[in-house]
Amino acid sequence: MKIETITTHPYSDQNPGTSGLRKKVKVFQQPGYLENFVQSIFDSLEGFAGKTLVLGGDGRYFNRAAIQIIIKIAAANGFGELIIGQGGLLSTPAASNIIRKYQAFGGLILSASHNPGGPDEDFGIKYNVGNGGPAPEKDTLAFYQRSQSINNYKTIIIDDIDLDNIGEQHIGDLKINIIDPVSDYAELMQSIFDFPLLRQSISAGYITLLFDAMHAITGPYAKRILVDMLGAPAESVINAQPLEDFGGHHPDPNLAHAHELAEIMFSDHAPTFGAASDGDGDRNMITGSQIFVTPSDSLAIMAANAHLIPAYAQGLSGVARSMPTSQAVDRVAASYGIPCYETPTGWKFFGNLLDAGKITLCGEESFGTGSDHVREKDGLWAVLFWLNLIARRRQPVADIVHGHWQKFGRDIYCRHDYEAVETPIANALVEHLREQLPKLPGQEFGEYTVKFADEFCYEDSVDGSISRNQGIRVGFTNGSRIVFRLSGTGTVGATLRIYIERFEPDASRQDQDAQVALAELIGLAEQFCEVKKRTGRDAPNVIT
Ligand code: VG1
Ligand code: CO
Repeated sequence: MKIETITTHPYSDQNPGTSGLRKKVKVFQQPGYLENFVQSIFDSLEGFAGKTLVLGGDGRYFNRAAIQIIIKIAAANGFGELIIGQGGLLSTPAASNIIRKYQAFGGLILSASHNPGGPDEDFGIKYNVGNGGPAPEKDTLAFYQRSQSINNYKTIIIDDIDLDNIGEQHIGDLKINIIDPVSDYAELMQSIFDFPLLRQSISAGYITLLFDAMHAITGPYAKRILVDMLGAPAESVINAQPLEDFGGHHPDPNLAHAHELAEIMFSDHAPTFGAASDGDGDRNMITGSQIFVTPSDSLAIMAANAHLIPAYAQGLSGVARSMPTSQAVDRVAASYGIPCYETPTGWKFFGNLLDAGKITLCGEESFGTGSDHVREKDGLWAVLFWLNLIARRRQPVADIVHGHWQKFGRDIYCRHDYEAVETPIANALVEHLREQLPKLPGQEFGEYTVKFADEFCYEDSVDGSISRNQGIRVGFTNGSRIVFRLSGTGTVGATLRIYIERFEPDASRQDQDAQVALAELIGLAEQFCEVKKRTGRDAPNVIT
């Protein structure tokens, strides 16, 4: 194996965001761009000689080409084995599982998640560490710093590797193992949930379901698990064929983008359960006939019912949510007497808590839920969790949700996204918010009195690391909150996210439309941040 050292020059924009480095495909296709970033990762890591690296992606445009490039760089840098999903495919949670199961040194996952794919759309890459979870901030910072001084990368000159046939290949001392991307994951799901009960509930027609794979990675996983293993009819999985451009859509599981599913679930021929997942299979949207379950509520309901699932029958050690996620799960934790942690946005912050056994379940408002079974959020796991829950409780989704609200109260919640705002406008807006923080506490706005106004700073209770500037929070004395933060996953300009919530304990007032119930807080959010005034827009791009 002859190693070549190729001279390169740094790119200034290789700072990973919330979940790896995400850019337009055209940016990644610049000479040396992907190569630099991968070499920067390897330069920042120690002790991987002869060890295993897991490699796979969500199948979007440039996935295959990127995998061929990475194989050669990994070979030249001295890895001993590469485990690659057949066709270059691995969902994010499946990759996390494979890293853990085969005790790999780490893994590279190629995805821009819910962002669109295609030659003019988005691509992404992130590194996961040996626990199967996203690299912590100290590592991503090291990758970025290295990328700023890099002047060469190592590679080997070989023909492209056959990614489509399962089995082992060897290049010099390097073993390349092409594996079935689904079977390890399916086995893991079978060890968590009550598959015989699910099979029975589906065959008896008690559960009817529809899963929208959005032409992304979960198609093959859903077909194997829901159809082949659990006996759901083949037409239960729609848009099951992974496509490089996701059929021209955003593979983003929310009511706006999964509209095909949404229309059916709110029609008079809706199945009992409907769900969708995103580009890389880590997000989930949960719906039932005539009802959409917000991700924050879904997390709380899962926590409240976890004892019904075989793997969690012993109870939960604790739970965690990202800061902007609603406080619904906090109420469940308080009532069960278990700890509830509040972390910054991004799955990497749950890793230490999961590894230390402090939490069993965790989630984010952005359609992400997961548990200690892997170190990523997991879309199909959430789907199976809900199916298992329905099968055990023998209640429709709407009844489960309403029953939960009656018991714990409802945290009425919504998120408004203003996408592709010009960066200087977004930065000035954040600065304007910051300036108001010291004088907001104590001020009254109609029925709302500000209790606290700050910028979220997180101290990791396991390793003591501190993450600053994780979003601006305005909390009110009645428990309502408005949170503002800039996205760390976008590829064009800046995206402002505004998260709004209000607690409604009165069961007779819980069945309101969120936009109506939150109207006054939505107005206050504009008063504080002036996004409409400063951008000239009259509405958010997406409301979830
Ligand atoms: C978004 C979500 C965040 C999630 C992240 C990665 O980040 O808000 O909760 O962890 O995407 O999810 P941001 O910085 O754009 O708000 V995924 O499925 O895109 O890997
Ligand atoms: Co994703």
